[in-house]
This record gives sequence, structure tokens and C-alpha cells, in this order.
Amino acid sequence: MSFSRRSFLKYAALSAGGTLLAETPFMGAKARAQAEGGKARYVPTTCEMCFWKCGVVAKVVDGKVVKLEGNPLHPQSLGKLCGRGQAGIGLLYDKDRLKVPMIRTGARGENRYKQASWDEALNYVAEKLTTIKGKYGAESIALFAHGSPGTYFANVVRALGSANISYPSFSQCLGARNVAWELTFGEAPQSTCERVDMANSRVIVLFGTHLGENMHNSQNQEFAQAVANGARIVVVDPRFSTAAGKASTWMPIKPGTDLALLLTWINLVITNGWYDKDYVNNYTNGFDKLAAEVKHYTPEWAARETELPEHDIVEVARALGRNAPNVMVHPGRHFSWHGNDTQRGRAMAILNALLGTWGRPGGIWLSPKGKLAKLTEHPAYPEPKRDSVVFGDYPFAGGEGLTNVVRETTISGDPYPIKAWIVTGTNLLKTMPNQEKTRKAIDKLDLLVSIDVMPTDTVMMADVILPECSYLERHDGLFGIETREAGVAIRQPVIEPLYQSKPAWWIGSQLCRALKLDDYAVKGTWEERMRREAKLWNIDYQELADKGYLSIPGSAAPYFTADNPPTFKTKSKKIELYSAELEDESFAPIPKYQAIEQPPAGQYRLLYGRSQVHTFSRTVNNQWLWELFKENQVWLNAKEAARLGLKDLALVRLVNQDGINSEPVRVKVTERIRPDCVYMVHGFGQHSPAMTRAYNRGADDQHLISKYKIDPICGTTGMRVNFVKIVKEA
Ligand SMILES: Nc1nc2c(c(=O)[nH]1)N[C@H]1C(S)=C(S)[C@@H](COP(=O)(O)OP(=O)(O)OC[C@H]3O[C@@H](n4cnc5c(=O)[nH]c(N)nc54)[C@H](O)[C@@H]3O)O[C@H]1N2
Ligand SMILES: Nc1nc2c(c(=O)[nH]1)N[C@H]1C(S)=C(S)[C@@H](COP(=O)(O)OP(=O)(O)OC[C@H]3O[C@@H](n4cnc5c(=O)[nH]c(N)nc54)[C@H](O)[C@@H]3O)O[C@H]1N2
Ligand code: SF4
Ligand SMILES: [Mo]
Repeated sequence: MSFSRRSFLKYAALSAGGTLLAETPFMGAKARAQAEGGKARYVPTTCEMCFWKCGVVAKVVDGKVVKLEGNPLHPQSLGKLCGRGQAGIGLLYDKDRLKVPMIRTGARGENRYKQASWDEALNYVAEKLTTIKGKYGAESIALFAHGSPGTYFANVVRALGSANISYPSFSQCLGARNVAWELTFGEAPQSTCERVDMANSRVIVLFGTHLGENMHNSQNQEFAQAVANGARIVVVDPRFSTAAGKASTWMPIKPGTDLALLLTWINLVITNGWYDKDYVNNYTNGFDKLAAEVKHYTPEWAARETELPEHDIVEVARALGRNAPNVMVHPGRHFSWHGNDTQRGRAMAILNALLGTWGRPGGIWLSPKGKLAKLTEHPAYPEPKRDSVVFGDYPFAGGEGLTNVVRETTISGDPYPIKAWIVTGTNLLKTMPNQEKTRKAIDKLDLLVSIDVMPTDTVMMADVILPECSYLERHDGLFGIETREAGVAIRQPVIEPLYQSKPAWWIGSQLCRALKLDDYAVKGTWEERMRREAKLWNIDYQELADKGYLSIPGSAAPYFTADNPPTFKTKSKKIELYSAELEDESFAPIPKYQAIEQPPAGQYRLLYGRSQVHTFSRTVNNQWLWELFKENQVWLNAKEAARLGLKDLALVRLVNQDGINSEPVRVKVTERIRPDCVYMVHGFGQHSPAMTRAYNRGADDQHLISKYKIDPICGTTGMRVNFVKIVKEA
């Protein structure tokens, strides 16, 4: 497939839902309103349609939000929003939004609730939490969170005396990647965003990382720039992704064999001398051991294992070597694939190290200088009496906590019972593998509180539902934003909260008061606190509120040069090609290839990913995005479809290795996927009838992910280990 540069740029704009905006001059909200005669009001704020934290400028006419645009002053949006960001209005005005606090009256999942006042609902929660704490100890209260509301409830849980706090963004997303890079470089390859200098890169290799479907805004804009600048794009993906459409080489790898390819590239780069010798000599340790260890990973062997052409394997390694250090093997983001993910991440990090990409143009840029001071206005949290369970027995289970371990502990009651869950910003039934376990854990609870904006499947299991207002109706943050430079962004209300919904900071503070933990409640309003924070940071709050983003002058880290060498926060202060830390814990200090289980005849490996116009399950009911993409389909290779007698759009069910059936779903017959796997967009198959548009639309990939494989190093859950057969639906 070949696109001219011009048509690609047009296409890149289209792929964001057909609606990327042209850059608008923006000198601040007031100036803009004045320039236009004052009919419209403009409010800069921060998007939460996903977690990229783009700067938004909202246009308000007669009290109604009529348009959301990208803030040109903000480095995450660069004047544009993706389709989901623009559709924030669809969330704000969604008729199905949670509107009032509710207390369950029927059985869990029966959808019977009574309306409650805020006082009643919060007192009810506080009483229950107090009883549970009295009976089982504070540690029996756990928080699951994702995104900005988490902060306010982590405060409540810590104030109560528990540290059982976990986020799916570690366990079900990028945990293994960060751990791998921390072990290798002493630092994750991400600050606010992945620190990938794509626009200046000459060769970019993507493993999965389906940019263009994965619509993280500025990253996609930089990817488009890279293509326009003539970078060579190599896409390793069993599926011909949107990014593969921009690639010179598509490598349709056999799923789960990526480590074989990576180790072979490491071998080729070493044995052919294609690595950055000065860099490797000066900044790494363990090179000789690495060279010896990877010797037997030959291209012939890799070709058999990965089912990729040997010629391509060698040729891409050569291209990387020739263009090093201005190249990158993109570190990826969603990383919990097969349960051996930390070692895959290690191999990616090692390959980047050999090519000298850390801190170099076109590689991984360094994190900005200086850190913002922390504003703490409450007493220290009480020390939990019993250790938190959130890191399980995994020696490298990073700082964010493992959702799956909290779930496991809730089911087993070992080492102590967990009896209350506070859940906010995450749809656990859709997010964690093995829904039966999630339900089983919920059955064990004395209290499930949900703070959310939509009546999702998980919300409708809650005992108490507390309606948060959308991100367009609240103060939140300030947010420290680290891209190449450090900066500060604001989230502020564009309009007042609709219905009886409230911001998370208010709900959290009121809950503290109801629990008689007044010292942990916000002093005054959150906005007042934001002003105090701005003062601490020497930032003009008024200017920030007008512009949406302010950069911190002089914070950008330069590329590294020989007189400005990088410092590495590893134990040896060098890049650890050989990891003594892993060895000390009895893990392979250099990644070793081990083949993973492959599907039996007649079954396919279940793969999943993103649609450019949806975020997981959080947007499936959004009127605007729903109109663009109402339900997912199952991608199936054309030859396999012919063999099964299935035409395009045929209705089927998938049945997994444990006999679990999917909802009925249509087949997309395509040459764009290997014959041994099928692919679905994640987030569909909502069973909550209160989500009237999304209800029963499409199929839920998570329902079929009953099996998962835990990474022994960091405890994240590999989820691409399920096999399905396809059954025609009558
Ligand atoms: N529009 C949109 N964008 C998003 C999000 C969203 O919800 N919507 N979510 C954001 C978040 S939090 C994340 S973490 C990222 C996730 O997005 P990525 O980090 O890009 O996720 P991946 O799992 O790397 O990419 C999915 C691709 O991996 C391929 N794949 C499957 N199995 C294998 C394999 O064994 N080997 C290889 N090489 N490829 C394989 C699939 O075919 C698919 O094309 O997206 C972010 N961007
Ligand atoms: N099978 C499968 N599982 C996956 C993935 C996959 O691709 N396939 N992806 C994994 C990845 S990469 C990630 S990061 C996680 C994402 O996991 P989650 O973050 O759990 O994803 P969502 O499904 O978007 O659920 C978000 C919830 O937050 C609510 N919400 C949205 N905005 C707000 C707000 O402003 N305030 C509050 N209080 N709530 C809000 C939504 O209504 C929804 O209930 O899932 C992981 N799990
Ligand atoms: S990438 Fe899109 S959805 Fe995510 S924060 Fe930016 S505009 Fe919002
Ligand atoms: Mo993620």
C-alpha cells in the first residue's frame, strides 16, 4: 500500500474521526472573546476523554458548551483535539449520565436503587466504612482508581489508615514496560507522555503500538510529522494496523514471538558491529555477557519462530544500525500481553541502549529538569497497622499497586479480609481479566461505592452510586505536565455541574467530614487550593486560568552530548544490559526466549485494541462517537473465513477455551490479519440497560479473557493468552 505524503497528512487528519481542527490563533480566553465581540465565552481546561491530558478551549454560548478545540499553547494538544476530545460535549450532555446519588435497594446487579440526598448517601457510606473498619481493620478498605478522581479518594482511604490502593493503569496496562526500563535505564520512558522524539527519527519500529488507532494526540501528530519527514516506519504487528498503512515494512509476526525477533536483532546489531560503540563503552555494563548470551538467536531461527521473512529481519536490523542513534524501537504503552512482558520490555530497552537512542535526537528524549514542590495541607496519614497487599509477592511490582492482587485477597480473605471497595474512574468488569473473579470478589464485599459519571456495568453493581460531574464542570489539578519541557495546566469548570452531580474533590472532602476526618478535607474550595498551589510554584493563577497552560522556562532537557552525559538512576549508574537486580531475585539477568502456548487447530488467539473514536468502555454511549462507531466486529482472515463459510458481516459467536460464549458479533473478513488470530476493539458489550445507546451493542472482549498470565517479575496480567473458536449464529 503506498500513500503519497500529502494524502497521508490528509488521512492523518481524517483518522481522528474526520474532524481534526485547523490551528486557531489563541492568545488567551479573554482576548479571544473580546476579539469576537463578546458573544461567546471561552474557557481553557484539560480533557479527560482519555489520559493524555490535552489542553482544551471550550466555547460557551448562552450557557451551553457548543465547541471544544485544542489549545495551541498546550504541548499535548498542539492546537488540535482528537475525535474523542471534541466529543466531550457528548459526555457532558449525555441523557444517560448519573444525575443523583443512589443507594441500592435490590440485589447487586438487579438495578434497583433509591434516590438519596448527598447527606444521606455520604452518611450511609461513612457509617458503613466505620463499621467495616471497626470489625476488620482499616486495611479492609480498598480503592481502585484511574484518572484524576483517584487522588481525592486515595486521600480518604489513606486517612482511614489503609494503603490498599491500586490502578489498572499499572497491572492491565504499562506496568511491565516501566519496570523493564527502570531496570535497564533507571527510569521509565514516559513522563506525562511517552518521551519519543518521533519527528526527528530516521527509523521507527513499532511493536503493536497501533498509532492512528491508539489516538494519543500529540504522539500521533509527531508520528505524522515523522512520516512527512521521510522516516522509515517498520510495524511489527500480526494485524495490518493503521500505522502499518504508513510503514515501508509490515512484519506480520506470529503473536507472542516478539522476544525472538528482539533478541535476534540484538544479536545482529552486536555481531555486525551496528551498535553505538562509544555509547555502549561509556554508559552500559554487561555487554560481553549480553553478546555471549544472544549469539544463538540467528535470523534463520527467528524466521521460523516468528514466521517473518529472514530477509526482512536482517534488513531492518541493518537500517537501525546504519541510522543509529537517530532511531527508536518505540517502547509501547499497553504492555500486558503474554505474561512474560517485563523481559520483552527489557529486550526493547537493551536494543535501544545498543543503538544509543536514550537522550539522542530521534530517540528517547530526557525528562525535563526541576520538579514541582508538593503542596500538603493535611496531617501525615496514619501508618497502616498491617502491610498493604497491593504488591503481592512480585519483587518489582512498581508503585501503583496490582488490582488483581487486591481482587484475589478479597476473594480469599488472606492475609486479611477486604470488605469495602471504593471504585472511581475505572470500569473493573471491563478492565480486569476474568469477570467471574471480579464478580466473586464483589460478592464478598460489605460495601461497594462507585464514583462515576455513567451507569456502566461496574457502577450498576455498587451499593452506593455517587455521581461525579464531567471534567467540563469541575476544578481539578493543577496538573504538572512533563513533555520536553515542564509546565502546568489547569482544569476548571466550563459550566456549573448539571443535575446534582459534584466534583470528586467535593465528594472526597465531604466524605472525610462525614467520617470525622475533617483535617483531611480541603480547606475552602478546590479552586482556593489551586491558587495556593500556583503561588507555591510561582505561577500567575490568573494567567494560567486564561491560557490553560504555562511552561516553566528553562526546564527542557537538552539532548545529551559527550560533554553533557546522561545520568542513570540504576544501581550501577550505568545502563544495565545485564541486570544484577533481576539476578538477585532469581530472574534471568538477560532475557531468554521461551516459546508461549499456541492455539490448537481450529482456534484463534484473541487479540484486542483501540478504535480511534473510542476510549475503552468510557465513550461507547457518547452520542457523537456512537454515531461514528456503534459496535465492534471480529477481524478474521479472509482464507479462514472462506474455510468456515463466513461472509463479511456474518453474525457469529466466539467461544473461548473455557467454553465461555461471546455476545453475537459480526465478522469483518479481511486480508489485514494473520490467519491464526482474531481481533476486536475493546470496550463494547455493555450489559447495563441504563446506557441506552451502548446497551447490548457489540461484543465484550473481556468476557472471553477468562485466562490471564501473570508476569512473575512485576505481577501484571498478560491478557492475550485466550483462544477462541468461531461459531455461526443462527
Ligand atoms: N483511541 C484511543 N486511543 C487510545 C486509547 C483508547 O482507549 N482509545 N487508550 C490509550 C491507552 S491507556 C493505551 S495503554 C494505549 C494502548 O495502545 P497501544 O500501546 O498501541 O497497544 P498495543 O497493545 O501495543 O497495540 C495493539 C496492537 O497490538 C497488536 N498485537 C496483538 N498481539 C500482538 C503480538 O503478539 N505482537 C505484536 N507485535 N503486536 C500484537 C494488535 O494487532 C494491535 O494492532 O492506547 C492509548 N490510546
Ligand atoms: N480486555 C481488555 N482489557 C483492558 C484493555 C484492553 O484493551 N482490553 N486495556 C487496558 C488498559 S491499556 C487500560 S489503561 C485499562 C483502562 O481501564 P479503565 O480506566 O477502567 O477504562 P474505562 O473502560 O474507560 O473505564 C473508565 C470508567 O471511568 C468513568 N469515568 C469517565 N470519566 C470520569 C470522570 O471524570 N470521573 C469519574 N469519577 N469517572 C469517570 C467511566 O464512566 C468508566 O466507568 O484497561 C485495561 N484493560
Ligand atoms: S488524546 Fe483525545 S481524548 Fe485524549 S486527552 Fe487528548 S483530545 Fe482528549
Ligand atoms: Mo492503558
